[in-house]
Amino acid sequence: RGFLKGAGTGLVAAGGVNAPAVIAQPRRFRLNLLTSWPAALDNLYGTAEYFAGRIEEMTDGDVRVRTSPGGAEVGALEVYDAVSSGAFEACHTAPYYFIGKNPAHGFFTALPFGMTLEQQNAWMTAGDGQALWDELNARDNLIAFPGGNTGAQCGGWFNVEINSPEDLQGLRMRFPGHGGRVMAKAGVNIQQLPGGEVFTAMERGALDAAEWVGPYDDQILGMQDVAKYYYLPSWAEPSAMLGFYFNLEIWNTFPADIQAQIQACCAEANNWMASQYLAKNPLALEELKAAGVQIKHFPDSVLEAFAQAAREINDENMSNPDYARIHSSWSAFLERLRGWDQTNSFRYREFIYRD
Ligand code: PYR
Repeated sequence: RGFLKGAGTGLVAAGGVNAPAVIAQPRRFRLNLLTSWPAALDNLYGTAEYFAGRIEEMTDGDVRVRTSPGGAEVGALEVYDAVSSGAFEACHTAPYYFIGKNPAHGFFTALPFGMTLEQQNAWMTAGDGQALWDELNARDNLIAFPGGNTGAQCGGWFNVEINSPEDLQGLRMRFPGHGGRVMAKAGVNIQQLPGGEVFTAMERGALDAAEWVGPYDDQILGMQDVAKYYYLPSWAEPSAMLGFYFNLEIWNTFPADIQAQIQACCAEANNWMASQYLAKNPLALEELKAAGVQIKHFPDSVLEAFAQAAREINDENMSNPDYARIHSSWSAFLERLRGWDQTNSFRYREFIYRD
């Protein structure tokens, strides 16, 4: 495809005897970056564009990235295969869309009742997260880096009230990742749909409920026009990490400085997205309330039912050796961080949020 590596990738001596000179030859790297996002979602798709802008600036145009919305060139949920095969150089997507290939991919977006944004970033950066992800991805000829995080998501949009676990039975709901499998265990009829199809499925009555991200994105999708109740919090995605994936063979042809600059831009984009959501979600939630959306909280009995189903799904996944190996790093790290949070920051939050 359109991936071009400039002929002169090094420094070429081109001087006379007394005045040797080195002339840097232009280097050209062109990346087609598929995404799983509709272009209207300016935090998700916007992160791919942000990355494209930053890497072009940082390399003074040596690296240029062309982004494309989900479905424009490749199905929104098929981007992993398209990059793995080398048909495209890169993609920006949610790793948990690929738990059908291996349940271990779930650790790199979200696990039900799992890590917060801070905890996920810490595991990826200061724990074993990146090394474990590298090992998993390399088998599919891929390498990936954290590429944004939505932070805490919301529980989803419903047209019926959820007062007890019985109210979930038979509901048709869009729900991704291991959270979707938990929902299925709790009696919900799960459908996997990319973001670009969620609104239409609700509008046509093909779904009774849907989970996407949070107030800012959901408002752009128009969920307030097709559902009555907005349930909080998300027990399935206390944060959701996304990834920039690169075809590994192509990645290995990049000089070390280009690889380092791409990684730096991914890290910037990771932070950029999380900050955008944190800043925009509270304002969007106020607007949704003003537009008449009824905000509800899941009752404890329903959260308990999700927690029980999540334990069962986790037990089932443990028969997969990759899942079991990664789980042991992930859970030990999380336990340590939770102990620290509980004895320190949690006390602070408890104090400032007391009635
Ligand atoms: C979702 O697909 O639901 C995300 O949160 C990205």
